[in-house]
Amino acid sequence: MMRRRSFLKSSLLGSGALLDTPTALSAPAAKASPQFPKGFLWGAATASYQVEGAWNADGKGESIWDRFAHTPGKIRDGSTGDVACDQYRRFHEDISIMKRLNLKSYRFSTSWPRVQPSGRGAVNAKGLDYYSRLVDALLEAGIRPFCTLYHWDLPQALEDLGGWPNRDLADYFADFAAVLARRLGDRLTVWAPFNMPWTFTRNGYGGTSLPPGRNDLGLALKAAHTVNLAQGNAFRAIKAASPKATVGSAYGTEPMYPKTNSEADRAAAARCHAFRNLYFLNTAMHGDYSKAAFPGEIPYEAMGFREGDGSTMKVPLDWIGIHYYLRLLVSAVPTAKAPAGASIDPLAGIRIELANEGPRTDGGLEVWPAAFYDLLMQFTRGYSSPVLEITETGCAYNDAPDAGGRIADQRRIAFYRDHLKQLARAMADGAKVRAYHAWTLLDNFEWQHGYANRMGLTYVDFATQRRTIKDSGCWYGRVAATNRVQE
Ligand code: IFM
Repeated sequence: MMRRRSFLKSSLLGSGALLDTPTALSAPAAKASPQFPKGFLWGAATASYQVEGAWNADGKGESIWDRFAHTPGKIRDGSTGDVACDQYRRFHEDISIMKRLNLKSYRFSTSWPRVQPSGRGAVNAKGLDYYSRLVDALLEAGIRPFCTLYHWDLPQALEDLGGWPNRDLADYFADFAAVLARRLGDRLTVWAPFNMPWTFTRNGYGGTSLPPGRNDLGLALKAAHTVNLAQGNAFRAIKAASPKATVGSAYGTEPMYPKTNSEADRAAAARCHAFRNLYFLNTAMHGDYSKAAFPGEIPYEAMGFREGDGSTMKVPLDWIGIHYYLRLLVSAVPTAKAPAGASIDPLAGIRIELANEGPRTDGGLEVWPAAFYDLLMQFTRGYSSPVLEITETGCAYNDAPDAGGRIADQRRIAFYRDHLKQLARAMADGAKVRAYHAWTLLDNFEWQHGYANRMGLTYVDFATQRRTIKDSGCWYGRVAATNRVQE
């Protein structure tokens, strides 16, 4: 039987200051045209399944996303990522777009089944070689390659063994990380083991919107625990193979505001922050789960926690990667039933709602730049000013080419301008941010929404694969060239 854990001293340890209720939120005027420090890295991000295509080329194995998208009814427009942006074959063209946008960092992810078709054992030389050629071409263009090892495309063969709830995957993942780090680690130094681990464990195993859609909260807890072990294992495997590697994270983070000023709602917002934003960070930093994340005792048994797991999870991440897309309003659960527009997370005993005071993107998300500042300051205060990378922010606007072929996506320009001003404000107030990655370089396969949501700085005509840089891409390119937010 597992020994009693020594809990973190304070229930809010590591969570940073609490955020105020939305009514108390004012967005101080952000400085016009702020200047960013010399050497700041302007970048863009993508993910393998969303852009590569070539789903079964050159020995690649099937992923859970191939299986999911090939299942009728799973993707809104009935599409798949079989071809996507065909980046597997067109990466040189995409790197020339990055050069035209003056980008200095490209965050891409590696497809595990392209490198190891069954997720363990035999390596597919052609798949591995693809990433090596991509890295060489990026370096040649003066762009820092940033590798996310896992952005949701698990080899189907591993899902057939139980998927992430099977803790053996923590070891298979370490082997995968070692294969990549041995091959690329002489040239590539920036690694994130996982993208948005909370999202793919919670929604893939505890829900149905993402594959494998197992819809069992117990499996979600187990999956998340395996991922915490895998994160620690990957950190060590990468560092062992590549001494110059820096290993961080790419967490999906959302500022959580108490819905009202009541004690109960404030406590719920703090718990939601610990549960969703810090679940994979506190385990790395402290080698234990935080009691702050749960309404009662930490459910170690349900997770499948074993003696020694704490030291497996504990690794000193070199930097923290943060995504920002939306803010949430959190309240204590008054009844078992969520009102319309809200959802209850029984694992954390909280009720969450999307805030909706601001304008909406075409994807339906509220635009609220000031919360980006709050989030950055929350991490800055909560972790003694760590080095931060903005691993994603972005917006869906479906502007089409006009008669002359130009994509005048003014709303995307306004989105980035306002968010970058808040970023500059946070940096002036002490946030140590060294890079910003726009989501995303190209319109691409937006998961269960298919191609319906266009989030790129570059327009892709999916019938011809023709790329056209949007007005927002040109604008972002000027920001990158001058290090200054353009009006
Ligand atoms: O497209 C996704 C990405 O894969 C993960 N973060 C959010 C993006 C936009 O929805």
